Amino acid sequence: MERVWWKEAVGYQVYPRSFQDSNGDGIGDLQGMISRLDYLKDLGIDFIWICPMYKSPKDDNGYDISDYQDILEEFGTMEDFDELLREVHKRGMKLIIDLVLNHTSDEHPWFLESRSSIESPKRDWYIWRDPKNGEEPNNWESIFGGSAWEYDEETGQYYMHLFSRKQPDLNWENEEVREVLYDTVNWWLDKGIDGFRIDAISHIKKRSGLPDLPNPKKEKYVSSFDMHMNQEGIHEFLQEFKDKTYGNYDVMTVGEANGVSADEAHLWVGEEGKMDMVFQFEHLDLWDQDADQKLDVLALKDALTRWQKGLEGDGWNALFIENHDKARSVSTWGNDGKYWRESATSLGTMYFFMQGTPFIYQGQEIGMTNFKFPSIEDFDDVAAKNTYQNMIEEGYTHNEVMDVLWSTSRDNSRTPMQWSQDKNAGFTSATPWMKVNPNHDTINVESQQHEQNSILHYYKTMIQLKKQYDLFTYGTYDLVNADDEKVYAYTRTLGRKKAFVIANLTESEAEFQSPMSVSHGSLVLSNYNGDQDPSDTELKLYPYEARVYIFS
Ligand code: TEU
Ligand code: CA
Repeated sequence: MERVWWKEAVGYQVYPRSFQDSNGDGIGDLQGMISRLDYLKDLGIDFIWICPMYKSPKDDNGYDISDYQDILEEFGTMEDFDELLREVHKRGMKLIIDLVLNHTSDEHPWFLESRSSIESPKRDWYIWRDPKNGEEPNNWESIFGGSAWEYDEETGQYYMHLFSRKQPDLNWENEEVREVLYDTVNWWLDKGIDGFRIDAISHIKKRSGLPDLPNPKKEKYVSSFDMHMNQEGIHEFLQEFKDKTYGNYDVMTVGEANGVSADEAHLWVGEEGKMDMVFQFEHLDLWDQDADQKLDVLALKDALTRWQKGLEGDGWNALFIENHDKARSVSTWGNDGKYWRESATSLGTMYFFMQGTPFIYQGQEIGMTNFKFPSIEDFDDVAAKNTYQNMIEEGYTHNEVMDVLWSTSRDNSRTPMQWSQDKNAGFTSATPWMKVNPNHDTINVESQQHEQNSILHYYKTMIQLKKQYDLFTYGTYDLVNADDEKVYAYTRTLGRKKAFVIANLTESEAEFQSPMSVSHGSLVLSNYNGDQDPSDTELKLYPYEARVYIFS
């Protein structure tokens, strides 16, 4: 067993705009983050992934970068960043930054130059095409809705944007583009950062010829993932990228690899892989399908087990149930009312002890919930605004669209961090840039620090257990009772030691036939006080009950 630091580590994702404001302008910033590092250290965090903090017009909250080597003014300066890095290191933690290389902002000097004329030497740095019959070059839909093309009056051509129209896609086919990106990446590596979360990296290669999609339903634009996600030829780009940048440094990398399946994961991670781990999307996609649909436990087990077994012995999973692109897990998959504490801890238990590196998204550790923003004006996300506009145009009513946004919008997870029950949850002394969830009077860090039974303490214990037992890092994963529709249970085995993880993911009681006598193990974690098992193999689980046993 070769020990690797990032396999043993627990990561924490910070969305800087909503984490902590330090100077009373209502916007989270780097100094604010520094002031909360002790909290993260105390929680047991080993590395922090900070979402984009670069200079940006903020059309997509920083994922539209206008200068890769500068810091967004509202967040602070490069000195603040250097201080953050030092302070993180001083506490024995590490810092990874978000690399957004699929696109830039339309205000990036490269794009301004590219846009200036068809003859510009940087024209080919982005993806420009002539109109087709006076319209868009093809029928691809943008990931954020509408066409994936924007017309430029001045030069009479369209440019491609898979995300917002203010996020033109870079042309990775152009060698100059790749080289300048590598230089930028190396510049950050030389600064001493500890790695990258690599944004939207499965989208850098587009289907050659940019063909129209079949359009049987006669839609205006057609969902185009098949044309720009994980396309043939992408691995040449990824290999070169690695060889010319982080491959030469001792850092960790996690790629956002939407569309990559478990059978081909070995091309991304592991021996022949290009990254240490990937965020896969199969389990998250389950909750996009229908907002009101209950969690399909069997489908969840199927997806996650495929990844656990697929990477076994070669490769590594990034484990997560939340990020800044999804609604809150306790509201989506759990029950944020009656079983708020139980479902938050049960969901936590379910993913945290699998093989891989667990990531915690800010606020997840205190069970932050979705928020019903009173008005459409309260939404900030460009994707939410586009959805609103497009659905209204398609004939949905205002209330229907609000329902969709309340349950699925990315803004649900972007409300300010709830530190205390004070005004604005202790996030800022000013008016916050985005509404604070009013439930901060009950859901907040401070009160959970004082309460032994809290979600926060539960997360702390999970982190301690992960560190105390190598089993949770290096042990083999095996699903138990695959056909159980309520309970997600699995074992982790390392030598003669075994862990048994059980999570009822429903709001009803569950009878569970255990293949092992639980009385032979020791219960190291549970979210209920007593138990009501008829015998030590016939378990009776409370709603959302979770338990972890160790057998040695
Ligand atoms: O997300 C990438 C992204 O949106 C797709 O990979 C994915 O297909 C989509 O989420 C489907 O649900 C990243 C960032 O995480 C996100 O915040 C940015 O908006 C986006 O890239 C553009 O940079
Ligand atoms: Ca601020």
